[in-house]
Amino acid sequence: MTDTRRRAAALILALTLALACAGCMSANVEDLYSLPQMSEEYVQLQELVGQVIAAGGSYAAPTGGSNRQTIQLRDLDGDGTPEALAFLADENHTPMVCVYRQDAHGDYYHYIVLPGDGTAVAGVDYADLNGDGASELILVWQGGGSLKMLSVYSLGSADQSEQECLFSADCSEFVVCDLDGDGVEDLLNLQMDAGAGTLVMYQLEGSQMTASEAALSTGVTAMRRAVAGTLADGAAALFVESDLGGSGLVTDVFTAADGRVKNITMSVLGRSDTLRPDGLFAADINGDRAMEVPAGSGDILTWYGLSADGARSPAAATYYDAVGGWYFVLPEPLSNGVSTEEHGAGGPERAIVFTISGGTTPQRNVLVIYALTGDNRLDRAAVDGRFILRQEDRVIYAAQLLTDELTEEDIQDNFYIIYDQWQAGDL
Ligand SMILES: [Ca+2]
Ligand SMILES: [Ca+2]
Ligand SMILES: [Ca+2]
Repeated sequence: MTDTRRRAAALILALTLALACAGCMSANVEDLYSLPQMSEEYVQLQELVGQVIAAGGSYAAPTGGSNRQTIQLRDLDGDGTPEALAFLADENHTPMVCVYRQDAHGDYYHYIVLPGDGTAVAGVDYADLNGDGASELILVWQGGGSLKMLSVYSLGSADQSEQECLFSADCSEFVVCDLDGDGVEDLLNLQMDAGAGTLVMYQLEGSQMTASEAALSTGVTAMRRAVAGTLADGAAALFVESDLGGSGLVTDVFTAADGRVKNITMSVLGRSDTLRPDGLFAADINGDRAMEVPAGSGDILTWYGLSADGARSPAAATYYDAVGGWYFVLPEPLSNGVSTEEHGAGGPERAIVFTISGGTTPQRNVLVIYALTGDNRLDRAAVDGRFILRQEDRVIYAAQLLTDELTEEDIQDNFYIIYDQWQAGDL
């Protein structure tokens, strides 16, 4: 480790310990000064921030996103030494970000203030949007009500003493990912306004920002999730999932090429043809590393793989049991013409019977999946013909085959509990 890096690491550690909460510094200054191995830089940075506080300022940590520390250390000019960003508010409670740089001796000095707008910093992120090796600073200022403003700053080289705000735009949520696959991060700004949603992609070349936009489905009322993923043909995509009025969820899938962003799920009707009941989000349902999007009504949904030209093909079908908290990827014999019936709802032995109809063969029951609860559930899971799929704290999931069209392995391999990570990308 170089000396600079070692000092930076020590400083980051000290700050992490000391600044876990916004009010720590003002409330417990003496405690802080008694921390072991307090680095010189930290004390000196603390003094600089203290001057702002003494002049009527206050600490104002970001209120959203994943970077919420009051003081954050990031290398914003690509020279290997982190700058320090202090999230503060002035005497009128207007948020501001004070940036401190280190000189050749490792001493911090006040560099610039990014004057804020609104009531708080709602989110902060760092990404190299032009591929020059230095991170740009992405700030979301919280305005009145739900109004938010996205601003991007490039702090440039050390001899440049002025802040450079590259642009500002209304924003509901934003995602940073390399959507066009050129190796440089793209900034995706999701705007929701009076029942109309828009995705704006910003790309930065040098300090020149270009924008391209595409609409979300007509009629979306609230965005629920936005995650980057891969399409069936390997292209990068952004999956934006929204409420469509009260009628369910839809997914808008966006790709980019040649500086243009495109909604590949937009139909001639002006919306994505992926409507399904609430609770189900795009996922890699079949384990091929590409994302699939569910669509359909009722319990049995089809999951479609997509390619960048918008073509979609069914990749899997699932029975989704929202009440029981599990889903079952239907193996081949069940993937067409299957229906289900629930028995014993609310009781200790809830059963879902899978029936195949259609074709030349008569309708027949092929499979039962049980959720066994209450006393002696283990005994009931061991009843002749049943086998255990999963044991949870208070429930045992078991199954029974009624014909020889499926194997026990078919059922074991395709049964899943719905865990919380389904919601991981929630907005
Ligand atoms: Ca950059
Ligand atoms: Ca890119
Ligand atoms: Ca997949």
